[in-house]
Amino acid sequence: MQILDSMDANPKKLVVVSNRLPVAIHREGDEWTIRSSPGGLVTALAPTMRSARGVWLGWPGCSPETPTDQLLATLTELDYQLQAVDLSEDDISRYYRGFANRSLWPLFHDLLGHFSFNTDDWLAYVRVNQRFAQRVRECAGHNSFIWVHDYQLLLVGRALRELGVTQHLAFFLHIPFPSPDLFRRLPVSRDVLEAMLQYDHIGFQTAQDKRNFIQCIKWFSPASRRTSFRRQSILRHEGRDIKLGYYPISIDFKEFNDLAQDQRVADASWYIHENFASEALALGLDRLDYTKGIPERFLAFERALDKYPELVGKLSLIQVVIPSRLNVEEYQALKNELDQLAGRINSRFSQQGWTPIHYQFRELDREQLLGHYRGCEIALITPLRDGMNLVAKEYCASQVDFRGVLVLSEFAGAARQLAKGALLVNPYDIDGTADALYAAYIMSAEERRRRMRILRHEVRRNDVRRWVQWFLSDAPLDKDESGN
Ligand code: GDG
Repeated sequence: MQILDSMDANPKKLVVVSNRLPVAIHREGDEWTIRSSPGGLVTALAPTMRSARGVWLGWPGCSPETPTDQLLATLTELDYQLQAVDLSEDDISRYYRGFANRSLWPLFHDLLGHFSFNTDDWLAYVRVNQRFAQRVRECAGHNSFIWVHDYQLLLVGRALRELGVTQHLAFFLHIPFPSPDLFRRLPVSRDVLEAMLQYDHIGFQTAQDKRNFIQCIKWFSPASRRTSFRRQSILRHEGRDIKLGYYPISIDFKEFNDLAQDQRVADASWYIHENFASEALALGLDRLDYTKGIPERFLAFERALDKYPELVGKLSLIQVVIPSRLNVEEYQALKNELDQLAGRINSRFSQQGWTPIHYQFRELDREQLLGHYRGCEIALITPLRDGMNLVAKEYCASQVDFRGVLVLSEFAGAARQLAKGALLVNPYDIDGTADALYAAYIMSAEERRRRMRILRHEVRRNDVRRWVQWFLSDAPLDKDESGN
């Protein structure tokens, strides 16, 4: 029996585990406030969480002194439980900022120049993964479906096995998985692979990520056997079967499509054009991160203005950068680089009444976000490497006027699904990206509409609900309660 069927007949409890809980906790004076922070994953999982008496475990994003449990208990509107895993400042510094973000994040994004390894950070990562596993064991009964998310928690499966948990364990990796050449640079690479093989079902974003993982397993464990059928492979490792699949994550198409037609979003979109006084607007929108290729994008935009002077005074770039990891030196350095680049390019090309780059370092609210998606004629989404990139899909779902052109990096996971409608670029190719930007600018209304129709069809068809169903219905045959 598959997991979804079994949830209908005899609901299993769904236990979702991620580094962060989907909540935001703030303190003003003596007053604490908590609100749920809805994201794609929350929206996608909510119906299943409700019907499956779900529990979501993660770090609430605040210090252990915060009265987290009381605050979480006040979030009654959710219909499922949130459970906090408390982490100290030292844990966050070593496990999260250290091993997860200085070792795994750059390595998995093929950016070895940013990679470093520190044994104490690794040991903290092991300890924190064990702490997550301990909390999972406390919250999950025998009849639970445990679904762990992302690169911060690669070892939770093994830690659960060490605690005697025998039931089905699933894992989804939101970021890319590297080739063996890269992965082997990690001094603890064997340990990480061995731990990952304790999950029963591992999901990746793309076929390439899954292939890379299989190549790593061939290197690590040549004796393991594998059979493949369509999108899935079964790996036979030390007497156990592990299911590997790829499941490109997506967004709630309907939510973006509906909200984009709201009058407030239409007004915001109109206002952006009024405010930025340019015939056409290109949009970049990213978390501050060196994987997102923002400096390269600025340089490509500058090259386009040099190569195609008719763009000067006509096409502006709105770049929204969401503050992130600013207490890490490297991210601060990236911010300084962006400040300088935007300043230099603006001083070269600005004219009275027209500015080439509108660079905003802040988070937008939902209406503003959709106003930007709906109002900008071009989305310039050029990560050096990205697991999927939801911004690309959100842009298409919000293009209710079919006027926009998506210029997308071929190294974003989304490129495979969106290749037919987008203009794909290599973000390291500054000239090529400048040419694509120009091609987008001069593209006829008819061609824009044709491409956007393809893109929206793809995002609508493969939305995030389908992603959840897909993953859960691929769960291996149920083990019985004793895990056999
Ligand atoms: C990781 C992987 C993978 C952005 N700016 C604002 C805002 N956002 C929201 C977007 C989007 C999300 O943030 C960003 O998602 P991405 O997918 O682009 O990137 P990561 O944060 O790096 O996510 C990635 C993803 O996991 C899912 O598996 O696709 O590859 O790196 O949803 O809408 N939201 C608001 N204001 C903003 O200014 N409200």
